[in-house]
Amino acid sequence: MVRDTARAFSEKTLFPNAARFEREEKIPREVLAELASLGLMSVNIPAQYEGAEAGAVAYALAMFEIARGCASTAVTMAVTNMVGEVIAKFGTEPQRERYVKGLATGELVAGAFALSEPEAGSDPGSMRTVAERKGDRWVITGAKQWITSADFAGVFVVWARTGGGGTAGISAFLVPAQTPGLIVSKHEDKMGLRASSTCALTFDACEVPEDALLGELNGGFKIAMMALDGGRIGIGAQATGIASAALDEGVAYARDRKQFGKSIGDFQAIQWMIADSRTELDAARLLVLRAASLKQAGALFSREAAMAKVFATEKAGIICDRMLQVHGGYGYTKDYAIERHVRDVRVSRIYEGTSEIQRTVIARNVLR
Ligand code: COS
Repeated sequence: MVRDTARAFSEKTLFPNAARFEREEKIPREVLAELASLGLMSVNIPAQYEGAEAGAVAYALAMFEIARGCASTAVTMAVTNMVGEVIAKFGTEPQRERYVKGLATGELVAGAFALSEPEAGSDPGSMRTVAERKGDRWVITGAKQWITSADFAGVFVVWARTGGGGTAGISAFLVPAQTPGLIVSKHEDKMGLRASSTCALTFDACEVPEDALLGELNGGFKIAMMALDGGRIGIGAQATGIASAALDEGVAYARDRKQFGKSIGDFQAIQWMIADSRTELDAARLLVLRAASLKQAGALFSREAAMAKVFATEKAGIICDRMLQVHGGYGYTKDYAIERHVRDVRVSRIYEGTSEIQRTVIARNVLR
């Protein structure tokens, strides 16, 4: 039911408008509001906090459908679900009431996840943003980088150093938008996902109350890692959705386009590209769904999420590239959506942990 809801919304509202959203560099607010009202901003959030409470598998299926229609909308949805889930899991009752409900209902348009810094990307344990105690308040100072939805998010999960060096001295905080000292700075001019906003943040003595702390003091690194494990399922699903749209377009083009007196789909060169793509797409989808079902069952799933993410995103990149090749010169123009898919899918091998970091997670897990 969740998949069908997401598919219907994606086909009606996203697919016909994704090129326009990209040109306007904005996802209309009413689209994000509708996502929330359909339960798609809170797929795996308990009903007690206005969530859809449909589980991690339904989330992956929904993400797959939304990404088929518009990859930028999908990443906005992915980060908002991840932020809602991390607050639902680690937050206090008042934090859940305010933020988890706010994100689920759409009262807060989106959530933002502020972990990376200009000089701490793959190695968040080296972050320099600090939170210092001042009476009963925390004062956050530093900079964050690559923050999805930062210019309209209602709440930010912000990681900052509260103890010594390394991963053991980091805490997470919930910072509402408009908090003085939280400054949204550079808006990135990206290669793809151009309807999704990505900004840098500056924290200039940004003060939050004591109860802004999320989870245990100095326990923030593990919270980030656990959130990213789930986030990687979302990005694996997103990449699979983009590749699925690309494959549909490649197949349609191969049927229509005639050369040497027949459809190019009648040539084995094109057939093999389609056959390999269809096979890899299914394998990617199954890896993503397996990781999601382990998560849903409450089992360990870090390794499976990393395997799903690296496989799905790398194969999705290859599938999109092959389908552009099927389109020939037309695929290199904006007259066909395939060129957007090639640009949109590229970052999936980078964000929420690069392919190289996924391999690190998998290898450490296997060797342990
Ligand atoms: N779940 C729970 N705890 C985890 C965990 C996970 N998935 N991964 C690590 N931890 C814990 C470890 O168990 C360890 O705890 P102890 O100190 O109690 O033993 C602690 O966190 C530190 O772990 P580790 O020593 O493995 O940290 P590293 O600095 O070596 O980093 C990687 C590990 C590389 C996996 C991590 O830094 C990472 O994921 N980097 C990529 C970050 C990323 O995805 N950025 C994208 C941001 S969103 S766009």
